[in-house]
Amino acid sequence: MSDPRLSLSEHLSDRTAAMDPWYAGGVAALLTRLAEVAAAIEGELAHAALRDRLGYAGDINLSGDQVKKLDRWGHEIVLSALRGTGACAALVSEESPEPIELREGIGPRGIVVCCDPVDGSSNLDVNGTVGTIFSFRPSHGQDPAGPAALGAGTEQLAAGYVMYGPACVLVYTVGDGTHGFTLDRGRREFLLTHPDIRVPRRGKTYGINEGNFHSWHPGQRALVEHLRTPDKASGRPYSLRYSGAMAADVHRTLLDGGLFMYPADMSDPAKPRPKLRLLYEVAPVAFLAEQAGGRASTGTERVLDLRAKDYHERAAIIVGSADDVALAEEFHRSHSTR
Ligand code: FBP
Repeated sequence: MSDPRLSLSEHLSDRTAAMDPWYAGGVAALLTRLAEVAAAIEGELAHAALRDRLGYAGDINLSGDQVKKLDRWGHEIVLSALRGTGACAALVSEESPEPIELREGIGPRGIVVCCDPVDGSSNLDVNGTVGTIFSFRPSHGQDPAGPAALGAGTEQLAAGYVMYGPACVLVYTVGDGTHGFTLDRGRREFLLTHPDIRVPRRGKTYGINEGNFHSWHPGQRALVEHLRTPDKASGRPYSLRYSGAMAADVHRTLLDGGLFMYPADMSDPAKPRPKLRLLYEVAPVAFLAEQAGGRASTGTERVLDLRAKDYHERAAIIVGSADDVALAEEFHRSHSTR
């Protein structure tokens, strides 16, 4: 008996009404294609060691990271998949210094895709969880289309991530709630398993790389001290959960609540140095969180109000339960260094 669950394409056709009609067809085509790519990446990850796909590709990307073979492979498979849709006008990828313009997608309905093909690369060679993160933005018919990506996060048409864990899960939003699907490995199809995800108002866990503690803003340090301090009434201490892959840490946070945080390095308070990239990591996650009733802040600003000035711009993020994010902002305000 076939599984009665909705498939991704069926779910998407139900959501068309909520989408900007001008871009709805393109958004659906691109999401469906990225789901196919995710299934292919899932298969490749499972056999990477057997196919000599672990380790480094030998080059350094614009972010100064050593590129892994799977980073490179992931980028290529995403690019070739987007080429075939005719809906993608340009790709902004972690693995390409400049946007890659796709002529066949340039036009009034063209969509700019921002993507981190393989997120959590430091986990690849140790069989840890990794992900793919993506965001769609209107090109407004621009040619070249890439610069259209540099708008506020509120302009995103759609966003999502894939988490390659024990199960392969795809979570997306088109501005009508946030919904999760699990890959049926037999049918190679994503089926609806987490409809309309709602982030609990408060959580019990926080995710952050505590190894950076000394470079944090004083408000960030005070917040983590607070979360660690036992207090039955407010459900503290929170437990620390950190996987090293944003997609996995965000997935846990959307389902269970709490916080995922990657604050800026404030070793030089005059020059804050965030790590995660705004267009293909931070802004898509913020859209998903807000659509699930959560919040996403830099500590002082709503992430979705941020406007990128360049394609690989970085931004701090505190995302998760609305009350926990508000608490984090309070700590940043009350310990402001200004
Ligand atoms: P990549 O996309 O290059 O993998 O970098 C992003 C990331 O791996 C996130 O997934 C993760 O949250 C973070 O960096 C981990 O950083 P750190 O190793 O500094 O804790």
